Formats: sequence, structure tokens, C-alpha cells
Amino acid sequence: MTTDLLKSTAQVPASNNGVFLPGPQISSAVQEILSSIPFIDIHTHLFAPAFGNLGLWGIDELLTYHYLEAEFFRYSDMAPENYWTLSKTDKADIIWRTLFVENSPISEATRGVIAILQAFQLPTDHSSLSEARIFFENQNREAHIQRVLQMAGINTVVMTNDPLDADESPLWLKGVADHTQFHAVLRLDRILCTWHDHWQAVVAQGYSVDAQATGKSISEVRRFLMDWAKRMSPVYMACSLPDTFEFPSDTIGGRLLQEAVLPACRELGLPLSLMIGVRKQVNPRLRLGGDGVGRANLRCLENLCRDFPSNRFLVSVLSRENQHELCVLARKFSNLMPFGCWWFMNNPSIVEEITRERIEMLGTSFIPQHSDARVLEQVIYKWGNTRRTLAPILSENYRLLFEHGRGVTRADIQRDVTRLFRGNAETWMNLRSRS
Ligand code: RAT
Ligand code: ZN
Repeated sequence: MTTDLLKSTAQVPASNNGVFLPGPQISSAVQEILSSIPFIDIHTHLFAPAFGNLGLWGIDELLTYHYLEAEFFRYSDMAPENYWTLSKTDKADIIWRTLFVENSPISEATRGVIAILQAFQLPTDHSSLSEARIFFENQNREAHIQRVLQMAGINTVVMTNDPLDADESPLWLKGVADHTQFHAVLRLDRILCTWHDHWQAVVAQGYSVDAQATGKSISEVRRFLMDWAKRMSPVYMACSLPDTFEFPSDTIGGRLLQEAVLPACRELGLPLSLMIGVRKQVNPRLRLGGDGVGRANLRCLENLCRDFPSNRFLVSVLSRENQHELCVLARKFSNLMPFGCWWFMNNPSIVEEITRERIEMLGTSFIPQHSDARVLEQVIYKWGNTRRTLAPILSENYRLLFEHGRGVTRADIQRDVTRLFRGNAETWMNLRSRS
């Protein structure tokens, strides 16, 4: 049967759009196209140069990434409380010694640091970090950003911008010029998930809200969102949600979401990004590295997509067990766009599984990956890994297509890769109308 299929497809003529690639050339064409198209990174924690020191970069930041801090405590018997008293360079030194000198850096996050050092031709096996430190200290921030984006093969970066962050909001209030490559996102976690701790910060910005979000509070939050949207020109609004998230729900967060956030998104034509499945502070001693994962009940998403057809939802789920369900929901609701393999999902073995499943169920109608980079140079290894993992998956899908009787041209591959890594994001974030 397979042989017959192969025989019949070997004679497939050239298409109207170009010459079908012979089977053995598909994989090299896929690799070449993946490396030549600049991607859009739709979720990072990076900042445009105008945000100054909020933007993290360099070896000490790379080594104190919370993914690595969590790994450090598996090898070291240092108590987290003692670790937190160290200076940034001391933290970086002890992480380097523990994870990179005394042990082989074979985990995903440690290997990433090695890939970055290698990309800048810095030593990957010295016991001291001095050469790397000197290199990064000598870089000019703006030129370095451009070089790194180019090395990573991305040309557009989406930030995470919190209007209630004490360091960030004053910069916005003073005014930040638009950057052609860095786009803002209005992040809502403090409003939707921890209102009790943050409603007073909303009051301090001039809005009449109260602790229970009663009376005018809802319309005031809406005014707050509209004002911040005007200030930031975000490409979407976003919130990270726990595995226990339910919708609809008669909680302050549930009401604010339904009556303030969703209407504001509709009015502004913005998608809402929901990242579902974090178990916050499972181990608070690890601080940022102390969050875990839980399987969510995606009925919440089904309810949102069905009851609010004029809203669009960009969604990533943190639990491996929720991935298939997310694909099924995306087949039911075109106002749902699955994106990225987030955080604990961003390991090649799991990315491969999720991406195969998504292609099989959704074709090219999803956004395969984002970097979630917190430190600039991380985009180099994270996007390198994405390209490496995606190449064989895409090639295999085209090979199967070829075997089943449909040839593939370079133009087909170019169109598909562009759609996956640019077009879907551009459409959902209305990026074309901005340029
Ligand atoms: O992946 C991460 O770095 C997490 O700590 C979170 O920042 C997550 O990506 C988020 O945006 O909430
Ligand atoms: Zn993130």
C-alpha cells in the first residue's frame, strides 16, 4: 500500500506555484526556510532600550534566572534564606560552580547558558566567569540588543508590562516612545488575581475603587484599562491564572474579568492572553522559582470562548495534561488561538509532543512558540532550540503529505512557516496596521 502510494506520488507534476521538492530535499528546504524567516516572539519579559535597567542582560542575570536557581537548590545544601542574602555576582558564581563546574550542565536551562556562551565565543568550561563578565560589560546596550535579536532570528519582541509595578509604571507615566520592534502588553495579574493587595495602588493612580470592587469600581477599572491602553498601545492584555481558575465565577476577579476586562478588550479590539495552570508559590522559599503546575479544568475556557464570541483569546496552558484539551477547544472556537509551550513545557521532548499534536489537530492555525525570555541573550538558545525541534517535525509532515500524493514546493513551506511564526501573531495582534 505504502509502496503504491509512493509510486503514484513520485510522478506528481510541478504545481502552478513552483516545482515540487523531491522527497529527500524537503528536510534541507525546511531547515533553510526556518532559519531565514525572522520570527515574532509573542511573549517575553524583555524590555525596549528606553526602559533602561529594567531590561536584564549579561552573564550574572543569565545565571540567576529563576529556572537555574530552582535547579541549584537540588544540588546545593545552602538554605534559600542564605542564598538570597548574597550579591548578584556571588549568586552567579555559586550557581556557575555548582551547576556548570561541579556537574555537567545537561538540563535544558543549563545547556541554554552554554549555548549562549558558545554563540559569543566565550569559554564554556572555565572555572571563572571573568572573561564573560568583561565581554558583557563592554557591550553597548542598544547595539547588543540588535545583535542578539539577529542572532536569535527574531525581529519583533512582545514585552510584559505591568501598570502597577512600582519600577515600571513611573516610566510609562513620564512617557515612553514607541519602539518599532518592541510591543507592549497590558498585564493584569495584580488586578485579576490579587486585587486585595493592589486595589489601593489603583486608587493611588486616581481611580475610585474599593477593596470589594463594589459601586463604581468596575467602571473605574475599565477607565483604568482604557487609560493604560492609550498610554501603552498594547498588542494584547494578559494574565497568568492558577490551575483552579474558574469562569464564570462570583469572585472579585471573575467580575472584573467579565465586566471590565472583556468589554475593554472588545472596545479596543485586543485579544486577551490567558496563561492557565500555575500553582503559585508551592515553595515560597524559592521566590520566583517557587511556582508549580496544576492541571486546570478547561471548562473555564470553553465558557469564555462560547459566551464571548466577540472576544479573542490567546491561550497557553502549563500542564502537559491540558494540551490535548486545548487543541480540541481550538477546533471548536475560532476565537481561541493556542500559543507557545510555556515554562515547564518548554523542553524539547515536550515541545515535540505538543507541536506534533497541534499540527495534527490544527494544521498551521496556532502559534508554536514564544521564548518567555527574562534575560536578553536567552532568546538565542530558546529560538535555536525551537528551530532545531521544529525542523524534523515539519519535514516529517511534508514527507507524509508527499507520500499521500501531494507534493510540496518551497513556496508552500515558506507560507506555512511564515504563518506559524509570524502571520498568525501579526493577525491576532493587528501588527500590520501598526507599521
Ligand atoms: O516562565 C516564567 O518565567 C514564569 O516565571 C512566568 O513569568 C510566566 O512566564 C508568566 O509570564 O507569568
Ligand atoms: Zn512569562
